[in-house]
Amino acid sequence: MQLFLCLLAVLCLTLSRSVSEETGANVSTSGFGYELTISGLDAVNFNMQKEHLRTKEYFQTLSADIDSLHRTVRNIEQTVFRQAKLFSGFDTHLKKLNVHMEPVAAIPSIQNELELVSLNISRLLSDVSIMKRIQQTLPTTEMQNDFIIQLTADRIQSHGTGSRNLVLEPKVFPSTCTDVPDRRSGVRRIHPQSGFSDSFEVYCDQEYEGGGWTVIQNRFDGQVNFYRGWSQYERGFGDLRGEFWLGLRKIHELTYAKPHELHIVMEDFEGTTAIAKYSRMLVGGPEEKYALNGLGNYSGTAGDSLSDAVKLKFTTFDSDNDSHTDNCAVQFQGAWWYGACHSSNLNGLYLKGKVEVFATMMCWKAFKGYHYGLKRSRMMIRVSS
Ligand SMILES: [Ca+2]
Repeated sequence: MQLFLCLLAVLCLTLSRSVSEETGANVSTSGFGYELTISGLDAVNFNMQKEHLRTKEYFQTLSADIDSLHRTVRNIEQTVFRQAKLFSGFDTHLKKLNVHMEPVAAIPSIQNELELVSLNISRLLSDVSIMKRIQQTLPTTEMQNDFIIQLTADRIQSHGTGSRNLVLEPKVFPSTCTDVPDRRSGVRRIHPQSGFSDSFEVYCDQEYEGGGWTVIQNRFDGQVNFYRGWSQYERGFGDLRGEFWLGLRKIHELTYAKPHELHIVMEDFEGTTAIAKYSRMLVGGPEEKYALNGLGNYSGTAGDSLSDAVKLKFTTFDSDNDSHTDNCAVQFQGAWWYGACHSSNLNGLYLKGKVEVFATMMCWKAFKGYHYGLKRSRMMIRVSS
């Protein structure tokens, strides 16, 4: 602004002189041009003085701020010094305290005992949790009792070792009956997919054809009712030491964890035994309604009455997944991989031998036809090489 006014004044003065020279007139110190120039210079002078005062005021304020900042830094410096002295004293006290605490630390019992109590509580909670889960999954009271007895035996053994650490290491179960170290037939706990699902009990047959078989269905006297709904077939039912159905979920887990072959051993009431062998059984999961996704190749003496069920879903009286207009499970009093409807019905009614009724009983068409109730049926799977 000042520059502009200054330039304006100089311009006016120059113009005034130029006009005077061109007209040849004498230079005069009076008149309109001269007064305008003087007025401009006064304005410039006034503004410059105003700016000078402002700048002076600004520098005074800045100086006061710097003084204040300086005082603050000094204060911080003094505070840090005092804190350092305080910490130095605290450190000395701490060292003295440690000297007094050393004999106390030499007494291990209190802390160790507390840790032991804590670990035992944790173990008890774990046991309760396992028992609750087992109670939901094991179909019979006898099996539940067996499991609790086994768990208790493990605990007693743990005490017997004299170890103070009472927490059991997670038990590693074999993944199939083939891996069970004890080669006697019986109920064993296996874990087909470690890390993914829970372990469960199965009946291992270690005598038939070299052993290593997991029995998935067993019937021989009709004591157990096999006309049951979806949840029962999914979970399994019966007595693993007697007649039972292992459960579709477990069969699915086993057959998907490792390739399994299937053998079905059947017997009629005249003492004739027949076997149907399939090289690769594959049962789908719940989203596929446990479809029989594969069986591999058939061989044996019974004749093939199951290959036509490949790709068929499982059907129960309360879950119709077959291709028939009616429910095959209802019509044929069983639960199976029905199409429209079947050439085998091993979960059908337990009727003894020759009967009038058509195909509602435990039958295998290629072995004894549709009017004969079999005496025995035993379905077994084993890891195939
Ligand atoms: Ca149907």
